[in-house]
Amino acid sequence: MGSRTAYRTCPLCEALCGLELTLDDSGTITGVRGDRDDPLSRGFICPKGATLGRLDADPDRLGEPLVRDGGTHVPAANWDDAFAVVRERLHDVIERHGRDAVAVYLGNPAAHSMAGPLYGAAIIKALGTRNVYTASTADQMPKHVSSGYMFGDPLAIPVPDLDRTAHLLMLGANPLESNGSLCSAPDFPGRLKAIRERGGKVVVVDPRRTRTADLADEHVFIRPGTDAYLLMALVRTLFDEDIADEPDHLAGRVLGLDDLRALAVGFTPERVAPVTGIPAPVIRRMARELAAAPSAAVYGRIGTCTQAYGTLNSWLIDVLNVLTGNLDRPGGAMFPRAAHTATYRRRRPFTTGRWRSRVRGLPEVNGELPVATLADEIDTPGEGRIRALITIGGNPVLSVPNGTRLDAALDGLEFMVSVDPYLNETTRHADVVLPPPRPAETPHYDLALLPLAVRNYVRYSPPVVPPPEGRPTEAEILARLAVIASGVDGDPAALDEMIIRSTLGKAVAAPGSPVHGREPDELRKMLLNGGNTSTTEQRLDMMLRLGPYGDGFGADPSGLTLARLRTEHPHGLDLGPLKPRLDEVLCTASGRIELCPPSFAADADRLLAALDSPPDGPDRMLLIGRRHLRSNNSWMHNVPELVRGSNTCTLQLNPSDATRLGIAEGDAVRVQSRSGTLEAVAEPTDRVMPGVVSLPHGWGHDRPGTRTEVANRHAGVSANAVTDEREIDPLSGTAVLNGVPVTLERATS
Ligand SMILES: Nc1nc2c(c(=O)[nH]1)N[C@H]1C(S)=C(S)[C@@H](COP(=O)(O)OP(=O)(O)OC[C@H]3O[C@@H](n4cnc5c(=O)[nH]c(N)nc54)[C@H](O)[C@@H]3O)O[C@H]1N2
Ligand SMILES: Nc1nc2c(c(=O)[nH]1)N[C@H]1C(S)=C(S)[C@@H](COP(=O)(O)OP(=O)(O)OC[C@H]3O[C@@H](n4cnc5c(=O)[nH]c(N)nc54)[C@H](O)[C@@H]3O)O[C@H]1N2
Ligand code: SF4
Ligand SMILES: [Mo]
Repeated sequence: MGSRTAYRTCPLCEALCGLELTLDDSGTITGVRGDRDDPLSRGFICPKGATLGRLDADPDRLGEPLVRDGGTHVPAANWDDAFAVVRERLHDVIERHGRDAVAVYLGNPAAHSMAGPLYGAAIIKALGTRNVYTASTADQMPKHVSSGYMFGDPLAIPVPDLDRTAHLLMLGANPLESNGSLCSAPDFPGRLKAIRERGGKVVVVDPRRTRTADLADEHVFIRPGTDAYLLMALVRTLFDEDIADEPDHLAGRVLGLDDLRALAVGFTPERVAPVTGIPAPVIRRMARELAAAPSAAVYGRIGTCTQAYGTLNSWLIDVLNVLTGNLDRPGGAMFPRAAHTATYRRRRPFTTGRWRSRVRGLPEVNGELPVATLADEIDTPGEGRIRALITIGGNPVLSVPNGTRLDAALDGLEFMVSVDPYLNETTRHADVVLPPPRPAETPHYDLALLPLAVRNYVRYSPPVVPPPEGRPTEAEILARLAVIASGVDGDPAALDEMIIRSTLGKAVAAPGSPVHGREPDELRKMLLNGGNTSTTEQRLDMMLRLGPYGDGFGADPSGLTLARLRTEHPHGLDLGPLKPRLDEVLCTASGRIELCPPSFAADADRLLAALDSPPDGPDRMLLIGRRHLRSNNSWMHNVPELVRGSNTCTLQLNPSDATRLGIAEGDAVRVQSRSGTLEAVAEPTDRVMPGVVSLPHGWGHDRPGTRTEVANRHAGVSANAVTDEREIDPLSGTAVLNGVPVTLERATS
């Protein structure tokens, strides 16, 4: 049998690794290796990428749309029939209850796919609903709010310049397992080692001694949920010792320095030491080393975002980058320049709270409401209640706080449709499941992640195998949902046409755009050339050509087009190291970096007040999460190779706590919180600090009505049975998933 080789980007995590696939005549992936010719990943691959073939060929992956028939799901007669059911039921709900009665939930893979970013917004717009939820409020929303208020643009997220920095201070991130997040860097471990090899220093702040901490020069244990105190004390030390000042390259571009100085006064290292568990001299030394390093970057991730002060943490991290002179300079924290993001567009300054959630009155952030209140909005009776739900690439039953409540709430919906390849804990509630084709049959371009890469870089991966005849691509599924949601029956391709026309219309009118003053019709025709096979590809071509490296529709004949990327750079194109570009990025109303936004300052008062209120009870332990290299949130536990060995759902606790509570290795332990209970198997280890327990999320695959055979056999328990939907970071609406108060006892069997 013959075989062939094909190249593509791995779609599974944020690391953007290039893959070399071997396929047999039938289009089955028979081998996966790292693509050594990819200029960014240079052959790096992790165990998940290496098993992409197994995921691609998973027998449980749905091959056809399903509709619910009583208690079970059966194949729809065909795709048209499945869409007809969606149209009828969705319109029925909208007619009887209005547009806000339909909610949308976009999960993590919806940000990794090409289809999600290109069509998700169209679905939301067509529905005209305010009930928009995404995994962002269980993840990085604090960083968007921080960047929104500091720089004016919630998408302007500075990333650590890993390959040039001399000092990396990392809080609440474990890239040796996660491969990095809000910082796309294939071979993150190698890049960290290189910092040390060139004489730099890596410091990790984490309540758990992770594999990343093992690799660092220094690991500092911190009590969960207290990073904001540490960060404030670092800020205060910089001011006290006069080692912070407005750096030269930011002279005249920073507002709020005095307000910030005043705010930090209350947070001395001595005062925060007992709360954080970090001795004052260590905090002072950390500040001095940060300030003295020739270049430094402070970087925080999940552990700093999904906690009660998520936005303050995200903000203070960039405050430290500014105060030490490291924002927007090589070796510091820099803004990548993505190939598809036009730089001439005028953006309106960021704001939050343009509307509020019905039940809890929580403010809108970035056009969304917090996932922590999704169940409230479904199960609380009254005008404006959610009656229908569209989920796209998400498994909120396992991923949102108090998933148990959401699981029950979904039963009360009048209609639910899910775009998802699996029948899992969430989609089992759906009336219609619309599965996208296999990864090998799906094109890939990282719209959401390329703007976060540690080098400017771009790569497009066309499908390696065409989808079966008659099977819609994910882009077509989503475009069709958008058309249905709009209420007019039309051709899904007309949606792309409308978006292309509107974008070109704005581009020709915008001074500073490469096509200013030109004829939209002429530009439209150019998108038909170059071998673009779909209107989706035409949209990407348009974005690249209008982007900062683009050909400007012929204005710069050597510039980028999709055709050029596809044919001349099948392994991706390196666009060079990150360059200072604050001017392009800043769009606050003041035109400066807002170092001390008023709403953040107000929340710092909450932080200060909590310093004096002691935590409740001696039995209280704090639960944190954990990621494993061979896992990915809730949905890769169906690949046999990935659920073997150490990738297990155990409850880690410090041996001193285990002894105190009479818990031995392998014991079943009952974990109780304000919102729920679970039982997990104990794994005493001194890797977690005393008073802390750690359980990974995304498990709990033992519910009826799912079709994931391997995962069912390795069920585990859902950590989100005990996380509390009432606890959020008020500025971003982000769920508190780390530092959850729990009590433990050995379960008597
Ligand atoms: N293998 C694998 N890779 C993944 C994923 C996966 O599930 N598995 N998920 C992907 C996704 S969606 C994301 S968002 C990224 C996340 O990427 P990371 O943020 O790097 O992921 P985690 O491993 O969860 O690291 C969070 C760390 O924060 C620590 N922590 C917990 N509470 C606190 C605290 O209060 N303070 C501090 N300082 N630290 C704390 C935890 O102990 C943990 O080590 O990973 C992505 N990559
Ligand atoms: N306790 C706790 N909870 C957490 C976290 C934590 O650290 N601790 N982490 C949070 C974070 S960072 C995140 S991002 C969320 C993730 O939360 P979600 O996005 O809700 O959950 P995932 O597990 O990523 O679910 C992915 C879903 O997408 C489907 N899918 C896979 N590929 C595709 C595709 O190509 N197209 C479509 N349409 N669907 C696809 C899968 O079958 C699965 O149903 O979880 C959050 N929840
Ligand atoms: S690190 Fe992420 S992108 Fe790279 S191979 Fe693994 S899963 Fe894929
Ligand atoms: Mo995430």
